[in-house]
Amino acid sequence: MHNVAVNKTCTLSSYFYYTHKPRNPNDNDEYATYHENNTCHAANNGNTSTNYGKGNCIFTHWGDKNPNWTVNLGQSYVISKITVYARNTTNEYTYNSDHLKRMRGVMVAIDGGSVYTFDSDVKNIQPDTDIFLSPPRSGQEIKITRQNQVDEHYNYLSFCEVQVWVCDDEYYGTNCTTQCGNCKNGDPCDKSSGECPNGCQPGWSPQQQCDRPCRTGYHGDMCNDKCGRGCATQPCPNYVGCLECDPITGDCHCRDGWGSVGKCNGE
Ligand SMILES: [Ca+2]
Repeated sequence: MHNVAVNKTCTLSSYFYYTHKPRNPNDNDEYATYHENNTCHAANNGNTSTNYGKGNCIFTHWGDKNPNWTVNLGQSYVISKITVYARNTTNEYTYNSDHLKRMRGVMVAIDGGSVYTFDSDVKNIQPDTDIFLSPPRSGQEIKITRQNQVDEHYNYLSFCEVQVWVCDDEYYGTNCTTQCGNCKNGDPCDKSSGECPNGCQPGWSPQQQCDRPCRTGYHGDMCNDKCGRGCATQPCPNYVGCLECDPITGDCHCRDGWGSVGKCNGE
């Protein structure tokens, strides 16, 4: 599977900033650097470090009562999994040192449809969270919000990376581990259902996901062709599953009087 979110168009509802007089007039304003580094792309720059670092994580402003981050994938994809990397570090400025708390109640949606809400108990939140979509779901925009005021003093949205996983061609399903069947013209199958868009290669049953050869006695496109009348039913060691004829070519071993090999249909 591959991540289709990196560097795609994103938005962030607000940017953290903090203004104060430096204790020492010669000091740089440490907090101001947060603002400079804090673009929406921090959460899809491909860096999955959970350390805030320079421009690596998003951070909304405390006055933002409806904090949200979005990424537009540029086209609709069949999404198998979304991975969210939280902030998981402490630093000298944060007296509430547990950054994972900022994931409490965070909601993840695809094209407006909610697919996951982080638990309200931080003990149930991991630094990286895999959101498996079963079945995989089509969508173009991922939106992450935090609206339920789990902690009114820390209603920031602050996380470090969002990955949106799509199966490679030839695979489908929630984990992208199931291989496509034998689709016509080598087409990739539907990444959610596994169905072939234009049917199966000749010799493969249009039932299921083109992963089964024609039933006994049939061959060819859509398995519509009957094996020759002269085909021997046994033995057929060269043919898959000991079918009466080759599901693709229709060739078979002939019974006595029907030639040797070929279609064995008297031609
Ligand atoms: Ca990042």
